Amino acid sequence: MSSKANLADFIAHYKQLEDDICQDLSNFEATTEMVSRIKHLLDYNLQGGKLNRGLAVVDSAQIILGDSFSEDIKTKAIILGWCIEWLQAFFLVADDIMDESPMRRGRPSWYRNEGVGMIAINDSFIIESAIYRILKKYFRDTDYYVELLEIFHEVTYQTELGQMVDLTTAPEIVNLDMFSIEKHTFIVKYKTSFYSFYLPVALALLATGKKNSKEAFDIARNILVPMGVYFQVQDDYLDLYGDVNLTGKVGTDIKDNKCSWLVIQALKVCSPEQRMILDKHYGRKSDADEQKVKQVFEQLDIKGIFHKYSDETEQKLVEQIESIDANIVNPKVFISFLQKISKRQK
Ligand code: GPP
Ligand code: MG
Ligand code: MG
Ligand code: MG
Repeated sequence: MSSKANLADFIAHYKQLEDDICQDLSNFEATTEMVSRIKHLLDYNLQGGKLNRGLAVVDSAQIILGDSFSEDIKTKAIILGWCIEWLQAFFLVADDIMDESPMRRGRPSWYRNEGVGMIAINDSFIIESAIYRILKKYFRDTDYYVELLEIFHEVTYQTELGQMVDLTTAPEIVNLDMFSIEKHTFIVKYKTSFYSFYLPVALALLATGKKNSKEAFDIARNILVPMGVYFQVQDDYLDLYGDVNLTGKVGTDIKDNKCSWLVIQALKVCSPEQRMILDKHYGRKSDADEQKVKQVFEQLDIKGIFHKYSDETEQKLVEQIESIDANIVNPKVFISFLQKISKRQK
């Protein structure tokens, strides 16, 4: 069975989980208005994404088990995959407020909807809490329930730490000396890699009965953390050079004074004159300032530097995957992941 078939089953399962959350609200004296608001909140923020993270749980579990991949395990992997999508929705609702991003998945960011605004902060918490209602309903009786709770909590904490450094490295008063590639790697490892790359495979390992195989989790972490760093470098690239019709979002990194991979490359190769332009215009709110920064990036061929980095990094990841012990984890798990993000435009 292909990843495509898994995707259809994955999408089909959404309704059940949404119904579960809505019905569960009767345990909390929820009025019909509350239920319909939460239904709309979930529909708006869980639909229209790429579903890469969620589907990766199902695809990984299938590769790990081969012919022993049962309907029961498949359903569990689908539910865990949706839990990552829920986690992602929680992060994105909050991230778009913090980054002042106008658009997500081709629509206004949730906080920009009529009557939402800062209520979106609490909405993000509600989406997070729903994860634990789903885990309780479907996994409380499994022998890996504690591991599930621990991993969701730990990965959430890691992401929040990354987000904190992402934001504190982008203060209102610009100081480009704060940026370095080491800082960037820390930020993206924490804010993106753990939840987007390590978590899907770690959940697949738990759902397929590998909770005691420390080696498998270590191999997965060693390859997926750098792969996630690469994914976030692509995200930084797409922030400026992506097609809005494909990414569904409008970039804000230059205006937000973000420690983006692009500006780090520019700082590395720019002349003193170009550095003065970056100091003067990076992290300022106007389109004209952003344009000045973009011009310097063009002069320095940051696009070309990215494409070279991208080819080299994919090559290195393939070599790293080829060197893992296939008796512990099937390398196809990681190849399948790399294929999903290779040369991505969204
Ligand atoms: C991606 O950064 C990181 C996240 C979405 C994690 C947010 C974490 C929280 C604890 C809220 P990004 O801002 O570059 O993503 P995008 O480009 O999609 O806005
Ligand atoms: Mg953002
Ligand atoms: Mg952000
Ligand atoms: Mg981004």
